[in-house]
Amino acid sequence: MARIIQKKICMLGDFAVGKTSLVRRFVEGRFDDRYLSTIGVKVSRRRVLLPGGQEVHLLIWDLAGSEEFVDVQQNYLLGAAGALLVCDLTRQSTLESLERYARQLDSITPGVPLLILGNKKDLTEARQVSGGNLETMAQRLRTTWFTTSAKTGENVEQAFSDLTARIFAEWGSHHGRR
Ligand code: G3D
Ligand code: MG
Repeated sequence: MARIIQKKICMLGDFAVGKTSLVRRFVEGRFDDRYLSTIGVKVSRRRVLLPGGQEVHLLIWDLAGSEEFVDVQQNYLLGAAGALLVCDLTRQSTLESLERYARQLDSITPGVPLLILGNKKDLTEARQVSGGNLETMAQRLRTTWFTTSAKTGENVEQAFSDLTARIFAEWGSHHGRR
């Protein structure tokens, strides 16, 4: 029987950008969530199949509540295979914050694949962050971006699947995010 591979993915981003909603949407309640109360982290699990048919379990780490990120930085980021850096398209400051999360991630797990998600794309009237803004940040962090909506589900599956592909594309190859 083939061994099941597990990969840890971290959700990063400012308060209320939609991290928990995105995880909930992606996991769709098909698996039990586990709450690590001691470090204020919730781990959700979803099974995915790679193109070759290999089964992979994604363990998605999400900060519960409004804990100060600095307090959990080490435990939270240790062993991450990838990360989703989430901003709220209706709040410009949440995009600027992503550089700091990327730096913290890089200090613990250098070169780990990451993606930028501009969430709440359904709130078109209130939108402040343009595609150009996202592209600028993506180039700075040497990655790419998606706009998502945890509310409608738009692009949520695609974002997680793109990150998974990046995690496995790098397997056995040189470090670097693409
Ligand atoms: P966080 O985990 O990053 O802190 P949450 O963020 O997932 O708790 O979401 C914060 C608020 O934003 C929630 O509203 C949630 O419903 C809303 N939200 C998350 N994603 C989207 C989205 O894509 N579109 C819209 N319109 N709202 C979204 P409440 O009111 O429950 O605080
Ligand atoms: Mg949350």
